[in-house]
Amino acid sequence: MSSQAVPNDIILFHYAFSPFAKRIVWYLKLRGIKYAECIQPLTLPRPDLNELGINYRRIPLLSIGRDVYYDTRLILARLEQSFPASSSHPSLSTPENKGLEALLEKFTVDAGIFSKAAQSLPPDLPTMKDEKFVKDRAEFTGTSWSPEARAKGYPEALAHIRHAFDILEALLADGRQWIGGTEKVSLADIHAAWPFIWIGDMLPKQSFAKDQHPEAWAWLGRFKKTVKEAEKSSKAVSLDGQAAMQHIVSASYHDQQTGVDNNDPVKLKEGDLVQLWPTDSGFRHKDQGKLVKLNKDEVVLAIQTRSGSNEIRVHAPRWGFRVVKAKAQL
Ligand SMILES: N[C@@H](CCC(=O)N[C@@H](CS)C(=O)NCC(=O)O)C(=O)O
Repeated sequence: MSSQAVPNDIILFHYAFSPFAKRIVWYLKLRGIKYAECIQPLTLPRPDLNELGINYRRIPLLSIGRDVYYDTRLILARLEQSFPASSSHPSLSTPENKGLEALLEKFTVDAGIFSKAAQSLPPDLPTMKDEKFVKDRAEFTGTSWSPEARAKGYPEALAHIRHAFDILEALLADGRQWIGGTEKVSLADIHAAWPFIWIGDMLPKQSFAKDQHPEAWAWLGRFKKTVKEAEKSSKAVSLDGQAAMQHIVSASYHDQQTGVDNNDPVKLKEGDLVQLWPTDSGFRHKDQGKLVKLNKDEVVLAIQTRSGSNEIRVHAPRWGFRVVKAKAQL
């Protein structure tokens, strides 16, 4: 079911300051895929998600119909699959750049760039003095966000990010405009740029002189201008939590495929009651439900909404998530 109120049956749950959510916002806008959004608070609790029966705490999440996708890596993969290139939704990806895209995504999401970027936020940033925020994020990462701990990790984080700038500079050294050597901005640029766009203006000027990484800064400037333009192009339909919930529970499943790969090393069976959670951050928030699909790319659970009157499906990637047989019924 798709309606005027929910274009393409898509609802993005996010908040404006989430650099991960920007990956999805830019992707949707650059490809001209219209969507609705349900804005979430910066810290827990998130009652809209609780009502849906979702314990996963990370932002963003994206629903398509009655299916809710966790994690930007899976969200982008699903959107790539559901919206093949067309004149209304031109592709952002080229077959010859798939490998580079995957490596750049690993580089920024999995290989420490995001966490070091978070640690390189200025320790005196007003948000870092907000007790509620600091406590919330300590629970999220399982590490201390005290001013002392942040000050201690700051120089190391800056050294890490400076090295990442060296890598970007090397990738752009031949004068290419976009990181994959494409004529226009591509998915490879989204994968490479988002953490640097997030922290770029907050990095200390003395350690990040523009003339030390001229190509990298020029590329970031081009990227920022391009996505700012795209962001202006169309406004997402805004939904409150109730409207989002109503839409999801009355929609059909977007993904009709079910089935568990019996050769998968986790040795689970379709219909098993399982628990699912991310292993790198937000790991204290586990979902429980019936396993409906498991393959090398994703794991899908049928879960009950909080009132118990509806079932929805949640999808997570296979990497950075753990799925195990649940010990007991909820
Ligand atoms: N690997 C996840 C990471 C998402 C993530 O860490 N998001 C941050 C916001 S940018 C978050 O959830 N922070 C804690 C929170 O908002 O509860 C993804 O790709 O979606």
